[in-house]
This record gives sequence, C-alpha cells and structure tokens, in this order.
Amino acid sequence: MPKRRRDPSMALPSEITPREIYLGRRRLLGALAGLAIGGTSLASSPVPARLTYRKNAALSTTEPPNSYEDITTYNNFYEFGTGKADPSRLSGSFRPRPWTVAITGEAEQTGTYTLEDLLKPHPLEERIYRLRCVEAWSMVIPWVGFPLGDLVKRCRPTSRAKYVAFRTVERPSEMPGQRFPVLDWPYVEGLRIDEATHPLTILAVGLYGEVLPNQNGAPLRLVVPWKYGFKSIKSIVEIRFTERQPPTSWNRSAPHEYGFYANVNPEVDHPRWSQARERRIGAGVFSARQPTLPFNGYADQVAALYRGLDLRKNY
Ligand SMILES: Nc1nc2c(c(=O)[nH]1)N[C@H]1C(S)=C(S)[C@@H](COP(=O)(O)O)O[C@H]1N2
Ligand SMILES: [Mo]
Repeated sequence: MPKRRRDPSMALPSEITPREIYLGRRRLLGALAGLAIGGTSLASSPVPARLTYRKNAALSTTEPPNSYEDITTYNNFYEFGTGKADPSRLSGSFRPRPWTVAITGEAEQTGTYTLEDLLKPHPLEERIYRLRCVEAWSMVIPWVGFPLGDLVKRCRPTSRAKYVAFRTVERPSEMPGQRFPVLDWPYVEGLRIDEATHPLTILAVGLYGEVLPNQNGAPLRLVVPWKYGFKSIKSIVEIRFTERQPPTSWNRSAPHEYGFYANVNPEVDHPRWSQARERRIGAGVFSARQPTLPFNGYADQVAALYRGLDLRKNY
C-alpha cells in the first residue's frame, strides 16, 4: 500500500506529535543515520520526510497548486501500469532507498554516487511549475529540487558532451508494469546540454515539502517545465554525457507522435488530437479547457534556445 497523506487510517507522527518535536526527532534520526539531507533523514522513512528548502518565488507560477491528492493519485509512470491510478496503487513495494546514480560518458567526474553524496552540495528550492502532459491535461506542482545545471557543472563535461541522457531504474520485481512490453525498458530520455543546464531545469527530490512519493519518481526525477511531461523522467539511475543525440523511449515507441524536443506547442497537434487547449486536473468537470501556451508559458525564458530551429519539424 502506498503511503497516502490523506488516508485517515494512517496518522502521521506530525499529526499526533507537536510539529516541533516531530521535526526535532526526525533531525535526530537523520543525524544518527548519517543520512541528513537538509537536516532530514531519508533512511527507510516510515512516513514522508520533511525537506528543508527555500522558496524560489521568482521562478514559480502564481497559479494555485493542485492538491497533494491530485498530484499523487493521477500519474503517468508506466513502470507501475498504464492507468492513472496504477502508480499510486502499485508502487508500494518499490524501494527508493538506498539509491545510487551513475554519472557516465563525456565528463571528468564520472562514477557512481549515492543519492546523499549527489545532493549534499546542492541547496534545495521549492519551485511551483505547471506540468503539461502530452495527453492535453495539466497540473500545477510545488516541486522541491535543485538546478540540474549545478550538477552538470560539478561533473565537468568534456567539450564533446552535446547531450545529457537519463535512464530510469529497471526492477520488474518491484515495478509490475515492467513485466509487460508496453515500452522498451528501461525508460530513457535526453536533453541537449543547453536545455539541461537551463536554470528552469531541475532534478526534483520532493513535492509539497516532503520527499517524493514513489509514484512521482522517487527518489530523484527530472522536471523540464517547458516540455511535455514525458521528458521529465522518473527514478533516475544514470546520467550520461554524450556526443550524439540519445534515444528516448516515446520517440522510439512512436516516432511520428513523439519527437526528441517535445516542447509544449499549441500550434503543432499530436497526430491524434489537438494540443491547442488543456484540461487542468482537479478544476472540476464543468470548468472550461484553457488555452495551452507556447513552451507551456515559459517562452520568455526558453524560446531563444530554439532560434533558427523549425519547431514543426523538430516536434
Ligand atoms: N520512468 C518514467 N518516467 C516518466 C513516465 C514514465 O512512464 N516512466 N511518464 C512521464 C509522463 S508522460 C508524465 S506526464 C510525467 C508525470 O509526472 P507526475 O506523475 O509526477 O505528474 O512523468 C513522466 N516521467
Ligand atoms: Mo505525459
């Protein structure tokens, strides 16, 4: 059973213990485990652990965030099934800790790093971003993470590194969706290196101030807010610097429907449906579908990355 915050049968220590005592105890446990991330233990947390972070209002939308319930029960994570409710229902036996990430390819600082080592130098921020799924729905999510560009810098990519490729963990014993050939496992994604180092691109470790639930990509997932949601790969175990454009799961599975770029674009329809409008999850059955914005509303910040590129061909 996934741990859901709103399940009344599962009171959190934060609900039965005064908050300061609860936080103090978590810090103490974190220190004892030697796994302090922002002062909070991530060691086999029995409950979602609070993270320490600063709010980045400048890079956050002022639109109201979706509820924790929406964000954690309406998911795409095919490793746990293709239904929107499957990831929250079927990810309970996934173990996101301990975790390591391999840094490979065209960089000086390659090697295998524990999650804690990877995160240590990076202060966490909350950024409230829109997520626009290619299926024409959207959500607003308060992520907690840090710029991928800061990590890329630490890896010291060589001059040959033009792309960054990402790979999701492959664990069919814990991920029931991987027992079926829905996609060619493991899930892989990629960015151009200038997209990867853009200040809007983050690696997220939490949402709503708590460590990521399994269904949202625990313990570490990418968030690229101006691209369709499928670029935001979950449960990352490898970050590889490459000279050539890397393969991506959805492009490999249906190349006419999903390109490498996948920039949100209301003017380029998916072959089977329009991308002009979107349905905000949780907004109510009678609420109007709202217009989709170029680059998901982040055009001012990112359009310059694509100057001279034909966005109809490079969809
Ligand atoms: N490994 C992996 N990452 C993935 C997916 C997936 O199926 N597997 N789905 C993608 C899609 S289509 C979307 S819309 C977002 C959804 O993220 P969320 O469930 O946290 O809202 O995750 C993306 N990352
Ligand atoms: Mo998506």
